[in-house]
Amino acid sequence: MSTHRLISQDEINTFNTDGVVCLRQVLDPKWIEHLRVAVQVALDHAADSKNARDIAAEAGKKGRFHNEQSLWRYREGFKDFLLESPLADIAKRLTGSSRIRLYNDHLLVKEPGTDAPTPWHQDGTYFRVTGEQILSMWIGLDPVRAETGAMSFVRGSHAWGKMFRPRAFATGNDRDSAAFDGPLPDIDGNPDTYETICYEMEPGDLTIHHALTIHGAQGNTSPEQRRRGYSVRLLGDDVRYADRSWTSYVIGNGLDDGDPVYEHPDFPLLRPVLTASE
Ligand SMILES: O=C(O)CCC(=O)C(=O)O
Repeated sequence: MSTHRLISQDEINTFNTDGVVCLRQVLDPKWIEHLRVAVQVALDHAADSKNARDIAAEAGKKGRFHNEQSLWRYREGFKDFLLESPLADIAKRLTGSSRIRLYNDHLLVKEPGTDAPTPWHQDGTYFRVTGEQILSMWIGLDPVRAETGAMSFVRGSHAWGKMFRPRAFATGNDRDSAAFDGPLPDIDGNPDTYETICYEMEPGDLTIHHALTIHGAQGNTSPEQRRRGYSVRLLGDDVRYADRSWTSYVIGNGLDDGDPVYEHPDFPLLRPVLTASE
């Protein structure tokens, strides 16, 4: 059983207002080491997985931007981490949800000298679920700086009530559908209108963002510093299945639009762990 520090009310308020919060030093070094080992195996065996992609190669850019989803299903080490680490407990405290389920996990590694950015996007537009209690937790396994690909978030964008067209990471092209509120606004071209927050991080820190918070990242221009990121998507009590044909990530087979996701094996319940205060 693992413990972690208590998440403060200030941190919860920041998440609710900004749509993102950086929790400093909530993950024990043993978990960082555990993930580094699991991640290296995934990187070394990328050729074995149909889920693994190199976005830099696909985009014709320099470097390597390894992208792989659903590792918990088939790669050693990830499921243990999701079940035993404090992530579900932290998500409960942030959302007030009584139970937390997994949507998926996602490895995003930008090796030194990778010029592929992560385009601005909202995670929720790629998901086959809807609800207020959908979170992404991003764990850096290296010191992360703006120039190595630290994520930036548009402050408060989760509360706009908008779902903009999702963008393909490799091509930067939008997927169109009448379901969306048009294209994403021009964030970079309007710095006075859109306030962005970029968290530089140390191993042990994690950022948590709401599924509708707009975010993105630069490439990794460092000649030697890796940027290994592991992102976990979690669901709370209010989440329902959304039958969205435009999403390429298929999950929840057999569920109908609006169904709760509780009983479906694609959305496993994450065990609770103890907080330092309990
Ligand atoms: O790691 C990145 O560059 C992007 C990650 C991301 O968009 C996410 O975790 O939601």
